Amino acid sequence: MQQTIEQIRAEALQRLQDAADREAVQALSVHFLGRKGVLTQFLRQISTLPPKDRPAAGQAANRLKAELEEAVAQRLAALEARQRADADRIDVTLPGRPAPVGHLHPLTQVKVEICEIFERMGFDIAEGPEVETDYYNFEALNIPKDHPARDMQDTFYVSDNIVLRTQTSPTQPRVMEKQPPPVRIIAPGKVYRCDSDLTHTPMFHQVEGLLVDTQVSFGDLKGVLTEFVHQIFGPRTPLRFRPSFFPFTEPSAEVDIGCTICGGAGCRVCSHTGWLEILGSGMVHPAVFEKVGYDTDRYSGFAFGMGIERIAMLKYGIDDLRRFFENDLRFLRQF
Ligand code: 2NL
Repeated sequence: MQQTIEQIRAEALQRLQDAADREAVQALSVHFLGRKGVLTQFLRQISTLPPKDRPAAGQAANRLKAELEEAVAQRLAALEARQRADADRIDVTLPGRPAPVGHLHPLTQVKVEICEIFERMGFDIAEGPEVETDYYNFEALNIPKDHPARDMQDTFYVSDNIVLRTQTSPTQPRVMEKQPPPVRIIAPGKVYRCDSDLTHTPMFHQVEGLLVDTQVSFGDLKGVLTEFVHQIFGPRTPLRFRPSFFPFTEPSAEVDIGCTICGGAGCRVCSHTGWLEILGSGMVHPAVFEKVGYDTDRYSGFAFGMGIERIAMLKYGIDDLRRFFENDLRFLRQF
């Protein structure tokens, strides 16, 4: 008798322990404790025992019943706890949420692209101060005292002889004063002019270039700038050199490219000329070399300057300068 109880107990506890889910535990509960279960049948057999053995057998059976009920409850609780833990477990195989990353501003991208084209041709990057002396911004570049660019209307004056630079050119005499030729530099940066309307912002960006050596000719200027235009606007872009004037170059030329909008047929953007002006250039004026102490009999050079905003607008077909400065992400994300 005692042995049968023990067998039921061992078997029931083992199978409960092995039960993998709620349904299996409930099935075992019915099997051992149900109305037609193993334990019920055992209790029924007690009446067939000799009367002296019946109380002990009954007590043992009832203790086992209570023990198994407790074991069923515990197993159910354990399974439920494991299920909760499974649900909370972190799935390390899920792809992560990507961190939002930005990118360079389109003007910076164009600046970098321009600089890289010239760096591949052997130019070094040179940078100078944005708050500049009157001397480097005007005097050293052969811009005379009565030149309209010096007007209070056009230039931000910090004090009598300190200005916000109106072009990146002043970087170049600063470099030339410090080093003898050969010089091959590109000067990118912010410049400031007292101007604000549809097509002008008080701060904008320029890239300037300067090359000085023995025997530098206008042919070198044409070769370098033609290569530049073909790299930035595409190898089949038509271009022309048109006579112009700057106080710091002689002769001077502006470079036009075939209109990127109409392909040369004439449209509003190119004022029906078929051409778009993209940069100014020329052979460095001897007066500029004299100011930095370069021997004008031995050295010659060419220089050029361009507005980054203008290049970016033509490259990407942007018709409003102000887009670059509004910080509208819907615009900026397109680049
Ligand atoms: C333009 C035209 C130009 C230069 C910049 C330069 C610098 C030195 C000597 C001579 Cl140190 N020239 N720079 C020359 C020609 C044109 O800029 O349209 N810029 C936006």
